[in-house]
Amino acid sequence: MVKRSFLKRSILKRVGGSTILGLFLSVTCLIALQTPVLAGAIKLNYANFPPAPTFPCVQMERWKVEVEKRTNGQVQINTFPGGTLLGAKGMMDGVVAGQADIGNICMAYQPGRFVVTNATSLPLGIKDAKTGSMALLKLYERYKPKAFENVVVLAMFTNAPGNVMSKVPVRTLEDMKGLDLRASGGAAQILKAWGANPVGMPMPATVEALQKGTVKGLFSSLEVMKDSKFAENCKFVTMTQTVIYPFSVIMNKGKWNSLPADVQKVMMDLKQEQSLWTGTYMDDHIKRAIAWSKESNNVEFISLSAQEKARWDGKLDFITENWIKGAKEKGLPAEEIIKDIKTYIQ
Ligand code: 3IO
Repeated sequence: MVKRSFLKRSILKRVGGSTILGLFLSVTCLIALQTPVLAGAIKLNYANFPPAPTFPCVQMERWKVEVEKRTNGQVQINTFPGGTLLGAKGMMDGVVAGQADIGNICMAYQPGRFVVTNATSLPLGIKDAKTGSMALLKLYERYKPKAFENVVVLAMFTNAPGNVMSKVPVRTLEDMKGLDLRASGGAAQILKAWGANPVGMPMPATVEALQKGTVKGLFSSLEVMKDSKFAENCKFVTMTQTVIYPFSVIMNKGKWNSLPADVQKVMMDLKQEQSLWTGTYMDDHIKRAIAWSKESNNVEFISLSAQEKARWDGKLDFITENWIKGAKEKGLPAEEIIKDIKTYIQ
């Protein structure tokens, strides 16, 4: 050491020490500032159940980019779309068990497990995904449901209100009679009330069910017409604009507790922003999917007359009443939850 610094000093003396030392120090500082000190030191796996082009995966990639940027590369997120790490139904338990650090769940796939947050999928008149996403997040923050006690919530969002996408035209309530349509959770109850035959399965299974003819269509938000190419099978859309599906991005609690406070702060600061971003993306993307379905597949969009729509809506009144009864039996402040959602979506 002594020998080295002596050598350095003697070299510096010879070629104008102060200039070179200054240059050396500023270059070192610049490198230190631009290169993350712990590049990718923390690696997190993020599981998602549907294929990469779908909105839950688009928001996942956006979150990954933002977290990696805002933590200055300290955190590296590895994303697993298409059920490659965890599937739709095993997502919640898989994240709790640590099979993935982060996961995206669709709460409709386990209706009995997420009673409070699934109240957003009651026919209460959520008009778009932005409104739905903000209401869902507020509801979660207000009630902190027990279902989430073993995880940390990183974002919550909903899709846009559902419509009927089908191989046969549905113009009146009578056309719904006995029609095999795919839906899950709250949306399945709506289909039943309209007289259709709801077939329950997660979204990814719907691709094959439509191709094989197991179902004649589905009830969900219209972006899947484009993202999952359902427009190739479903040439008709009936505009019902009824009920959303709630989603949540969750993290394993032990993994969360192991993260440095500054990383936790980046993620918490992103929670509302990411939820809003996703709702807004969804609403914008619906417009692109409708235009694309018309142009590329000549899909007919059927709107119901005010009179016909009133008939459809009239069939749904008992659904919220039933939910209130069930939620009360579980000891939940059911009426207050409904009142809150109605306030949030105004
Ligand atoms: C959905 C789920 C995965 C990918 C795209 C999606 N668009 C709307 C949903 C909602 C849903 O889970 C469903 O089953 O209709």
